[in-house]
Amino acid sequence: MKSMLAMFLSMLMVSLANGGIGIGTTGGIKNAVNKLDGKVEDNKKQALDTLAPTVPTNLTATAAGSRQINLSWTASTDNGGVTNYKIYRDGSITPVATPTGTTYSDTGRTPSTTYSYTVCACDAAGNCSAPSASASATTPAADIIAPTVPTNLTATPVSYNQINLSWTASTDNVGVTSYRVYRNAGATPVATPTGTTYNDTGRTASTAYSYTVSACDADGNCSAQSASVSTTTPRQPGTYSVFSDNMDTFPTGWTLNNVGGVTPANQWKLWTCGGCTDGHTAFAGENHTVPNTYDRSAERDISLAGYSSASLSFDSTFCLSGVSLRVEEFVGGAWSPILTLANECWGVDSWRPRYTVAVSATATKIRFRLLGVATDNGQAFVDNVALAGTVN
Ligand SMILES: [Ca+2]
Ligand SMILES: [Ca+2]
Ligand SMILES: [Ca+2]
Repeated sequence: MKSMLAMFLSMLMVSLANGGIGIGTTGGIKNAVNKLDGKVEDNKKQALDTLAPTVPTNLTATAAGSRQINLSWTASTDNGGVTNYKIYRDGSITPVATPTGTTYSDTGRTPSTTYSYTVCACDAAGNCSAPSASASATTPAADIIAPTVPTNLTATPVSYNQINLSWTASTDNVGVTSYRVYRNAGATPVATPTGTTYNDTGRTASTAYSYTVSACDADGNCSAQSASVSTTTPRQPGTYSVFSDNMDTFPTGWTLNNVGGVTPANQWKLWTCGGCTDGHTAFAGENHTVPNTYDRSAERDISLAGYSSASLSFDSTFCLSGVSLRVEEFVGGAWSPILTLANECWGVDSWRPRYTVAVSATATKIRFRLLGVATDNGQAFVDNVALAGTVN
């Protein structure tokens, strides 16, 4: 009550200084008293909790390098709940920290020094337990020796937007505490994992990345960066064009193989038919004597690296009795057919339905091949050849 009276007098003095007591001031005094009543009520509520939390137990102190000591303890209990702890170092009057959890890292210590700690638990009403039993630890001498350089760094794309790294652990005179992962020769590490792996997520598809890793100890000594490794993320899942050729400038990109000894000018040529909207590519020449043994092909190198499957599509028509048109792929050092079309004389202006045939993702070449003994003087055509690769 003495405190209330003092506050009341103080407010009255302020009121007088501002122009004397008036009707309005009476209302102000009433409000002030109401507020004081409320504060008293709050104090009464808090005063109801007079029970302090239990004393924290199992306090341990462990040096983590020459300048840090880690503390942990068993949680206290309280009738209303523990709100925080108070950490005391070497008998300090004021706490050095008031963590809410049951661990604390006391950094900035001095090497080769012993520190002792106690911890007490407090509740919302300000009741604090007695201090725990003390625990002490001695920081080791300053470490000036850096860990060894990490070795065997590997970078493996596991999806179009993630690269997983791993390396062989470094050693240190005291202990390796973390690694620093650098991407694309950046000045700042992108991660500081404690283990010997790191999954670099959020990367961009079809993009090259390089990495280095260094090892650090608790005193901040870090090794030189490891040898750099590079890798490229795959494409996003989907189907992509590997090449698409309207054959109008045939044989650009293709290698022609002719067996059978026909007149070169008539072996392969660009054939533009009257009434066609697109130039046909002639695979077989005219004006040869019959019967004529055919084994001729148009092949090209392909690269399906990064694709899980591929398909080749093309238009064709031919009228060449006794000869078949084969599509072949080169896998594992050998050619093998993936489609064989028998002669069907659809006519120069009558195209077959477009063909689509699967190509092995390990194929390094494809070719169109005419094989057989021609018994007439016709032609064969292939046009609009497209190879598509699919990424799963
Ligand atoms: Ca309490
Ligand atoms: Ca060291
Ligand atoms: Ca064409």
